[in-house]
Amino acid sequence: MTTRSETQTTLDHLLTEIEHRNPAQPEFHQAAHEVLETLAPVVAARPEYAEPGLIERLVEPERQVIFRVPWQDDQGRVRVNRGFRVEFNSALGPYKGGLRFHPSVNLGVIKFLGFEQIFKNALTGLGIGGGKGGSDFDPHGRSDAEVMRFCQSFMTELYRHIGEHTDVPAGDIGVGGREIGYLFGQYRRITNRWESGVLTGKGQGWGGSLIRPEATGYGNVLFAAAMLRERGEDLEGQTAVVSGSGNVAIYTIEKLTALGANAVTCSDSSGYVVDEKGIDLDLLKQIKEVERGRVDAYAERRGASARFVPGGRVWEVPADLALPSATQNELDENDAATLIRNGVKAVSEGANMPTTPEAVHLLQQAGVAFGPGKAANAGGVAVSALEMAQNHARTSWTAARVEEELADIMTSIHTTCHETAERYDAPGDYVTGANIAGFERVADAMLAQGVI
Ligand code: NDP
Ligand code: 2IT
Repeated sequence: MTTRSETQTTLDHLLTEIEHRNPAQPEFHQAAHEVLETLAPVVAARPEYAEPGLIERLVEPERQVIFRVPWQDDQGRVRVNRGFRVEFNSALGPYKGGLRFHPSVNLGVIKFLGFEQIFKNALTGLGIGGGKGGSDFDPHGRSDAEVMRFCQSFMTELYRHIGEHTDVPAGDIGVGGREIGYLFGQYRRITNRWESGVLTGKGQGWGGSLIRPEATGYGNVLFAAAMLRERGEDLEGQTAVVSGSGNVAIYTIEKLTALGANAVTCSDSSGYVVDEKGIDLDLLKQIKEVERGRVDAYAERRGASARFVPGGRVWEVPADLALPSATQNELDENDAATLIRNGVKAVSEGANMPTTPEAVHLLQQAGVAFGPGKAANAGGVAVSALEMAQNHARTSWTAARVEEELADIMTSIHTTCHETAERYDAPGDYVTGANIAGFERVADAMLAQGVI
């Protein structure tokens, strides 16, 4: 029988190899470390997982597509962006994961997101594989017509790689209902097929699911509530800091407020807003969803209770709960130390990998409940899978039904992570619980399906 430390040595060698084989992809290295550093207990306990090549296959995407996306701006000038789709693992179902449009997108970023997505999707239990895509296109300041031309050009290549049984993209940073609409329109035009299940996050009335826009934020709040319940507490009366002001942040704030917590911050890349009376969601939605403006406009229009802090980070505002909902590595060691000093009880990741490894370590050492993104933010992709189910059955469910299913799925993910952590001698460690539980499901399917 191999010991845990021998197994960890093997995994460490593999991590070194991953760094050599994938140079200049720091986010992918970080995501691979974060998972492989927690797998030794399960690989040591179950010899079939030590089978040569299993984990090597898991860290190598099944397919990676990189393509040119030429488009014309409103002045008629030709612009060229780069498009990506990384089809990481389809052992459990069609590749599933969002598209990110942001200038920071590169292959390493998409691979980190696709790798995380494999385990997240496995945790939902809904039969979806892992993938991710996007472009270094920056939608900020672009007209609707420019965004439409970009999306049409992007889909003119992407369409040949996707399909309801093959690969099903959705939104992520910079891709919301507007972009999914343009992408779906172009797919339908090129293929001459009404294939609703090829994309999720569609609009109401043409195949979208109720509660999909809300699902990631709502799900994260339900996950945070489940972690608090384990400690004999609930959300009522807790103060929460939330970063970001996009899809995930907005519906995180909405659910926190509905469950009696006071969400006092939001942010974007220009800085943050703190509002001691609690964020006024109607105003925030008007500025962000309708006007596509910046958060300083919120402070200007809200009055005395709110102020805008240019360039600052929300983590300096004292709170019981922190829900990072913007982007990767937005909460570092110093931020974690500040949160701990201010008495934070739980940190739950709405964004993907927002907390640096050093910060995660500090929070866990301090006894803070920590919900990793692949568990805590899985509600979004889970409702995407429910959207696919509705599309397949040519039906649509009520909001109440979708919300009930979302709540059951989040409870089940929390229980799975909690119990798996206990089973592998890491009680209360949701990072270990999520990684091992997700890994077991994918690894079992990969072993059953042979060396492919
Ligand atoms: P949106 O584009 O709707 O919002 C993103 C928000 O984060 C904006 O406020 C944006 O500010 C801010 N932001 C993005 N990049 C940066 C950056 N580099 N520095 C500072 N602020 C930044 O995206 P979503 O809300 O959909 O996604 C947020 C996070 O949640 C991402 O990590 C995403 O991967 C994750 N996620 C999303 C899911 C979904 O269903 N949408 C599901 C699960 C996870 P600005 O406008 O100034 O750039
Ligand atoms: O990170 C994520 O889980 C998402 N952006 C949602 C993916 C999806 O397919 O709904």
